[in-house]
Amino acid sequence: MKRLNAELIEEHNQHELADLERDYAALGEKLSRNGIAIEKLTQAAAEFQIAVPSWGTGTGGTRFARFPGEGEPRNIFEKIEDCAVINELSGCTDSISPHFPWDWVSDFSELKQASDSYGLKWVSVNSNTFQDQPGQTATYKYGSLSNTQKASRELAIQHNLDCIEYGKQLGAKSLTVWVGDGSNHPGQQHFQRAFERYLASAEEIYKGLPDDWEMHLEHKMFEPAFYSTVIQDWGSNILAAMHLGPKCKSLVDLGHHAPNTNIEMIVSRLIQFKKLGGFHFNDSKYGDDDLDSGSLHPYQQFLIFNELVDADYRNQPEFNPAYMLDQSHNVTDPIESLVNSAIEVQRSYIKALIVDREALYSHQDANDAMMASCELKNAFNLDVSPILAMARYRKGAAIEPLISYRAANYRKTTSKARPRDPNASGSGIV
Ligand code: AFD
Ligand code: MN
Ligand code: MN
Repeated sequence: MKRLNAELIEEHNQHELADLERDYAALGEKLSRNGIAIEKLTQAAAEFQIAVPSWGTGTGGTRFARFPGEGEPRNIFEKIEDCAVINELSGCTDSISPHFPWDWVSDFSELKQASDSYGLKWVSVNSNTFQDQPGQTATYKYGSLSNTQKASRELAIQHNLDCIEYGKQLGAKSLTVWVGDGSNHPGQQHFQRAFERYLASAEEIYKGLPDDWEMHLEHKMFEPAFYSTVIQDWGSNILAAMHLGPKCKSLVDLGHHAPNTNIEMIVSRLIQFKKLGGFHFNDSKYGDDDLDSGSLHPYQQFLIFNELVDADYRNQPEFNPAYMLDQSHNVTDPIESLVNSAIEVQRSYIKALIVDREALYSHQDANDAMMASCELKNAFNLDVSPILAMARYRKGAAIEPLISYRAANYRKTTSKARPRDPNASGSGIV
């Protein structure tokens, strides 16, 4: 089943096709001069998939305000509909990452049916112990898995175990845990004791993982706790992952580092020690600002993919990271941002594939800094748009996603079926 009018996309594609074919042929010729077959890259682009976070489909906001968009989804079923649109346009987002309890439903088979009808899969399940739910018996005000109070810790453990159960019903294979635990005042929290409590709680969750599941830990240096967080960086993250066992890995959210951190190097270290679980892609200027992927630091995103493609090239063991977006769209239509962002991540991947690895290694071994950096820059500077567009065209997605989307008038049409609901779940917090 399709959400957008497939004929409309096809009509637009036919209009764009002749230009695309010319651009594609020209790029193919250029690449072949360097011994690269364009079809291989197009194949790789067609296979590339990145998950959409269910919560990213709602208009985001800040702690100051949220300005709701027209026709935004009010529940998980409508979020699935928007995820279908994103995939129909981009051709590279065939899965959804859910967030509980925001996306909780009493009948998971109904949810599964809805996603199946659009050909969408469910991937990593996100737990939420950073806010209290109505009627909750113990509070997360002072943390969840690391709370000094046993009742709060137990609640948080149980919630994560419940999330695994929900995920099993949806066919997911991993649990992503990010906690807001930390402190706002020096002295408020004993660093070591808090980490010990966190680990003891996480052990209980780990025990509940099915054999074929992974647990992914997400670090973040600040917010909602502003002085310290329990899993503040990749150091604490990998320590926890190593402590818990082989099924526990680290998840890198690009926005969760101090400005100027060398994230690609963190990625390399995690790969080396078989601890790279996955990514939350977004871009960041100051902190966890959840800007659109590649909108500000496309070279950094490319350098991250340079590490990922390198790991693949060198057949690194246990290397199978999960790709997800995690963004907040405060001033754009979330569908447009998510389509664009997915394609920007795919773009970084394809560019990284163009790097001549053997040439790079020999420049590195010869300590030729200039040629090594040119090897990367040359790949980055190449415009691979025709490859991405051709991959989309061949699977019936849109050559020009934003033009087709706007022509479809989706928000206007949808807003009639989705009158604003003040009790709508889970939009705005990321
Ligand atoms: C918050 C956190 C983190 C997490 C997301 C969903 O900063 O990025 O992945 O919420 O739980 O944004
Ligand atoms: Mn995240
Ligand atoms: Mn975040």
